Order: sequence, then C-alpha cells, then structure tokens
Amino acid sequence: MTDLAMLAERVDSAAHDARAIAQLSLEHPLTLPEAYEVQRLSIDRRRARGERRCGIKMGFTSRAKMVQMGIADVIWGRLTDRMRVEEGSAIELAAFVHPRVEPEIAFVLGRDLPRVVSAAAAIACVEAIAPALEIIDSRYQAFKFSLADVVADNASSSAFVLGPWSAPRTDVANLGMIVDFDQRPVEIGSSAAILGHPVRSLIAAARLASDAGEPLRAGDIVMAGGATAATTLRRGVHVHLAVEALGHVEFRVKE
Ligand code: OOG
Ligand code: MG
Repeated sequence: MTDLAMLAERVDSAAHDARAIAQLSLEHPLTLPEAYEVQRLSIDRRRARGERRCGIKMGFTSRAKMVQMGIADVIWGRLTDRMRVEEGSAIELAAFVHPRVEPEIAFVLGRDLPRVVSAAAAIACVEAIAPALEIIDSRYQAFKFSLADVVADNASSSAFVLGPWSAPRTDVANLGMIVDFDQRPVEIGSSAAILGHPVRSLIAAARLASDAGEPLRAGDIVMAGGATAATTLRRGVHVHLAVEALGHVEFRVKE
C-alpha cells in the first residue's frame, strides 16, 4: 500500500466504524492535491463495497461555515447512494462519531454540466432543486481539522436528506431558511449566504469535479453547502428545515 492508500484506509475505516481518529496531518503533512487523492482512494474503497457515486457536495461556501470551522477555502467531497437518508426517516446516532446538521440547497442535473458554464447555462442543465439537510461528521477527534485533513476525510460527508423537488426556474437567490430542533428554531439564514447565490456553488462544482477528471453528469446531485453554521445532533431530536418557496425536509434521530 502506498502512504496515501494507507491514509485512505484510515479515514474510510473511521467512517465505517464511526470511530474518531487523530488528524492525519499531525503525522503526515499532506499537500492539497495529496489530500484529494486520499479522498478519491477512500471513495474507491466504498465503491469496492458496492456504493455508487451519486454526486458531489460543496463545503465552506458560506461565511457562517468558514467562521465556525476556521477554514476559508471552498472544498468539495463525493456523495454515494449509501449516504442518502430517506426524507422523514430516523437515523441512529451510533452510526456516526459526532454528527452535526446544516441547511442546504440541492440540485439534480438533467444534463451533463460543462467545466466552464454561465449561471444561465448552469440552470439550463438543472432538472430540479430541493431543500436539503446535510449531516456532516468529521472523523477527527473533537471535530477539529486542517484544510488538508478535512479534504482527505471527504469534506466530512456523512449523510444527506432531500426534500421535494421544484422546477429549476424557481429563483433561489435569496430564500429564507429555518432549521428547527423539536419545533424550536436553532439556525435561521438565507440561501444568499451560499456564495451570494447557490448557483455560484454549482458553477464552482462543475469546474472542480471536471478538474478532478469526474465531470458532473445528468442525474448527479450537487449539495451547494451549508447556509448557516452546523448544529450538533442529539438523541431523539426531530430536525426540520423550511426553505421559502421550496418547502420542507425533515428527519429524526432515534432515542
Ligand atoms: C466540513 C464540511 C463543510 C459545508 O456545507 O460547508 C460543509 C465541515 O464543516 O466539517 O459541508
Ligand atoms: Mg455541508
């Protein structure tokens, strides 16, 4: 095994077993391209277990997220079908290390997305838009990491829940977003927090995925990134997101 494959094995096993590990960078300084290679190799391991890549997620596309985690670079990670949680269902806390949830906007593509694309052309490739909740779960102790660490750990990807699909002509520039825990608001924000407009995140996703040799294709899901800081999940909580014009999405954590 190469060093990078060994590190991929480490983050993948930590995710699989829901076990916290030390930050990779403490022992193995990683460049950003090496960190993305670790991520890619970790996804290869998931694929070997039968998971299928179904899109990508963007990270640190809002100031709230950058401030919360102390990282100011946009990153991306891969999504697999196994990460999808059915809307309205219940998750098991034990399947995660220390999960948090954040409000997002998701796109599903109706057509392949070119590497360089204008906002209008990007929207023309979108089949539908949905309110979404991302469950992030860093595999690192205390949810602390460097830029290279979080990239190697697949941008803390863990699970995602998609609400109802709306037509791509829905204007998502500035939609109010409210996250409730047990019917009480814990985060309030706007889709405008996502790079000023969530479509900018989609445009960035097209370029980053293409540059990695995995261009975005029809059917792929793109999660645009958290519009607010993430909130720690707890046993038994009911999580609900309302997005103006797009509707609701919810799930529960089992007791
Ligand atoms: C990294 C993932 C960031 C987002 O939406 O900004 C992210 C993390 O915060 O652990 O998913
Ligand atoms: Mg996110």
